[in-house]
Amino acid sequence: MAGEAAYIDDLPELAGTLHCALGLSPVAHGTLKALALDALRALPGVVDIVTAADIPGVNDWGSIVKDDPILADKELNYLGQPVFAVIATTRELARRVAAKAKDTMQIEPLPAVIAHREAHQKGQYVLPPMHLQRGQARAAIDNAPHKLKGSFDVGGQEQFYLEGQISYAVPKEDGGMLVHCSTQHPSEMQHLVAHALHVQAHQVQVECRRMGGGFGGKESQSAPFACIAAVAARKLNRPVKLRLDRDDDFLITGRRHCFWYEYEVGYDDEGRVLGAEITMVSRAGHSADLSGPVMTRALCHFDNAYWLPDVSMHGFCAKTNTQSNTAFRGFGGPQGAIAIENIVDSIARALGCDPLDVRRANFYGQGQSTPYGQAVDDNVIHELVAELEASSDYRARRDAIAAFNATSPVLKRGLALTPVKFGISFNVKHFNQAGALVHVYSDGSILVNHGGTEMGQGLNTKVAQVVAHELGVPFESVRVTATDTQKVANTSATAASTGSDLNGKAAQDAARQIRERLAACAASLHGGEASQVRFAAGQVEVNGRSLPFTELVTAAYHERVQLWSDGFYATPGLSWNRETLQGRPFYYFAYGAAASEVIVDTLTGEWKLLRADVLHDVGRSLNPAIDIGQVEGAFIQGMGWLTMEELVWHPKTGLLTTHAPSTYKIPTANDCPADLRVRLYENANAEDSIHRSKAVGEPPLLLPFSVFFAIRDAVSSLGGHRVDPPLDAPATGEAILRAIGAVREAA
Ligand code: MTE
Ligand code: LUZ
Ligand code: MOS
Repeated sequence: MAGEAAYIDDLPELAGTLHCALGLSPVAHGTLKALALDALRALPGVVDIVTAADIPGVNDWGSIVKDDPILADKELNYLGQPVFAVIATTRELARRVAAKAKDTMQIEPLPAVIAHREAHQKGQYVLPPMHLQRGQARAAIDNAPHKLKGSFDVGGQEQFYLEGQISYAVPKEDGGMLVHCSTQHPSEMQHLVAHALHVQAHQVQVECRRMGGGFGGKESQSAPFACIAAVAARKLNRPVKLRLDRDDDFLITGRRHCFWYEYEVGYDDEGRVLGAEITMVSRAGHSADLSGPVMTRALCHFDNAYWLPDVSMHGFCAKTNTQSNTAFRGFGGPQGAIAIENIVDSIARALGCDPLDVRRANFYGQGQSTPYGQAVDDNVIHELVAELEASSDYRARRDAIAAFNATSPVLKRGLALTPVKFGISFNVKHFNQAGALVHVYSDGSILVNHGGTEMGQGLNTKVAQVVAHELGVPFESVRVTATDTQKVANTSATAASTGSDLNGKAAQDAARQIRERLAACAASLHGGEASQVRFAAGQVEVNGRSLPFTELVTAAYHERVQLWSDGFYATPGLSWNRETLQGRPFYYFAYGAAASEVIVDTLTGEWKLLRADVLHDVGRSLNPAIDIGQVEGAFIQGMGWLTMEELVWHPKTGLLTTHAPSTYKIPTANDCPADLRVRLYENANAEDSIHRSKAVGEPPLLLPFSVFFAIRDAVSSLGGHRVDPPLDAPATGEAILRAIGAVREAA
């Protein structure tokens, strides 16, 4: 990191720029009876205060369901909900005034529901329940030789992008508006800002050079800030910047959904699951946001890598008076898959088997399909896990750990190897499209624009590589510019790990068209067949001679050949029925596995990851350095989710008490194991993806399931591996100590 990349807050501010801070609801639920802002308007530095009444168009930023007011009007639905925007000459002054929000509001309190379990008991949801079924689960469970019934809880997770939410709105001529927005979804921001301003989409330009991380948190939830900044900029006809400080970011925006599960399964003597019933209840928060697609992905990942012949799943998105939960790396996939992993882990303990053997007994075989009806025909989990089992020395270490635990009274070791299968594509079919624009300038340099956004995942590097490869020029000849709704229209969010799959293909399409025109021009100038012209290493081979790419480009310009092109891509073969939850929602699956070894201090509940071995399938890697970085980052981020990041809302007031780094603990460099061995699995995508690569952004977030189950394994050693440790996620020190107590008592 050279520190050279500029983010939105680094842009030179235009003269007259004003700053915005938000006044937030102090209650989780209530009716706003009166709002008295005159005293605040009179404070030094205050230029204006913007409320819902100032929005010229629609007061809503909901991405699917229209239930997300930009500024609350009458109903206050969570503690932290934006009610008004203070516009002041400096950010500091704006913040100081906004902090007085509580004194301005006359509120009639209403009963608040904070916990998803309570909302479920009351039948309170943001969306209708979803059901995904195959076969006769009830009968299969009843007829099975063994049964297991239980419940499980998994916590949410804050995205903790290093660059917080920010938008900088600049009024333009003829009622136009430019918004610099830190967002994964510029096109959606464009449309929502246009609706809020009551103008057409062509009046609004949204630009995003890069984000300092998004992790799903800027897929939909960058919207209220883009809309508020734009509404204020329009009202005052001045540039307005809205940059949240970290506490407000925590209090206003949503995060990964916490899930609560109740399940019952039937299984045979080998631990094969014969029938499974599961109810998943997510904490959606006060509005729908992306909770529907997140629950869909959770239901479509309950199988993980396992064949579940008869299964019945029910998903409920509980409506609570809390922030509206949203996308976060994995998008419900991790929450779906960890439920079956927890079940399989318990089955192994009940049978006295090694959990790896039970996992393997359940792997998908030939010709089998998922509960939602998609054939699993690119399955490599058997070979991949066999390779990792050998390279991680799993069996020998299992024995060594047993020997260690037998003689170590306080410190206990644990080991787990867990598989991943993750579906790639948006589970909303029409999002699986992308566009790109490639310009070849007459000096041979190349400028690329595509619909994806850069958030540190290396997308622009991969797309530039694709274009350089297609035109046979050095990587340095290609430059990728900021994502801009005026360049490529109607783009999808950079999400669902599909950034390089979609935009790489679209850019390849554009570059290929230019290459074909150049080849035709070369053949007409130098003879030979256009189809025989080769582009490589900055040279063009035509009719037995070689000339520099730049020379051909200059000649083609003089011949009046079009040297720029658009490109388009739509993922083939997808189908999805949203009512029955059946079809082929995914183009292909990405696979992986990890083996983790931990040591737990049974007196304090503290633990340490000693070693992790990862083998992950990225198909034919576009860029191994980026891909390994993604795998490592996702591994540590997922480990944080499952072991240390704990969100606590006050059960009565609904205040998120863990709203700053002082109280919310994310992993640091110190939590990275000294021995972390990440390897990419040799495999070409069976589908015709960009250079036969596979998406890498989200799937590896599921690899640290192995850390959670290694902790569970260590705790279970206290009961001779006969007692199932009652351990929910996050497995914090306190949770581990409670599980230790429970195992000791039962043993
Ligand atoms: N990596 C970094 N450094 N920063 C991020 O914000 N987001 C993740 C993943 N990796 C993220 C990241 C998420 S949630 C997704 S969906 C993908 O990147 C999106 O980018 P891609 O589709 O280009 O892989
Ligand atoms: N589906 C999905 C989605 O699988 N991943 C996503 O990120 C997403 N975002 C919006 C709507 N559907
Ligand atoms: Mo990623 S959660 O799909 O932005």
